[in-house]
Amino acid sequence: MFKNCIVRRPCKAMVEGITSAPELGQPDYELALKQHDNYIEALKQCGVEVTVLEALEDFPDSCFVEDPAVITSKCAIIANPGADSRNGEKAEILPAIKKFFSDDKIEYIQDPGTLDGGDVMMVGDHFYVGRSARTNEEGIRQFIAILEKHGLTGSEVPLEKVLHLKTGVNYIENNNMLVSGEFIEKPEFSKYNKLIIPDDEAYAANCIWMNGTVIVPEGYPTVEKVVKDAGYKVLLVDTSEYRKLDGGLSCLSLRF
Ligand code: CIR
Repeated sequence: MFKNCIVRRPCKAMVEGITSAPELGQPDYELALKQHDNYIEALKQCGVEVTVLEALEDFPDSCFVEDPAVITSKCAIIANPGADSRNGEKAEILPAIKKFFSDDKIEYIQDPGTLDGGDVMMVGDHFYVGRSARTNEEGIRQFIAILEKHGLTGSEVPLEKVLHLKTGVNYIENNNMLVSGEFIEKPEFSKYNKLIIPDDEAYAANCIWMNGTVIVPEGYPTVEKVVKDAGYKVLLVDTSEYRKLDGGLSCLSLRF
């Protein structure tokens, strides 16, 4: 069960955030703020305490707090974000992590290793790590060594198309895994009960399990039905403005 979440308010500069889909247009900042309010409300409804960090105008993508840190049941790992414009976010997230973890429980991914938290998917005590344009071999090596030091395990998943591992695959507990695109046939995930997401709703493979409820992005009826049919209570949150920056529900929080 999760007790805490950390989120960061989007900054006005978010409209200049990194995107692979400029054709979707720039985010509407006011709408993004409203959607962020609703996101926080949905997290609270799932019984967690939400720490809201202030916006950081120097880092357009800083609302995506999942990327500069990974939090496990045993330790917190400060990542080393692979995009230059985002790398400084690791220093900005540290004070928030220190409120919850003592120094001996905080680890660091260091150069030349890079790692974005969006490439890390937790399944119990095991962590799948996507090797992507943001997360390199050395980052994964360091990450797995840290996990093992704390009694956890990890394994690499090569990515072919998507930005981050959790862009296309997300574990929602009870052996259920939402899978889209390149992840549908990956042998690494054959032991799970795969809930297959059609290509036209692939964005919504990025749902989050929150203490028995699954938060699903609004506007993806097939995914909503698949998750409900699997027996979960569903909360819908519109993330249209974050989608314009390749961001989804998981990217917007650290959950622990
Ligand atoms: C980026 O490209 O880094 C941001 N525009 C989106 C980050 C999304 N984060 C995630 O998937 N964990």
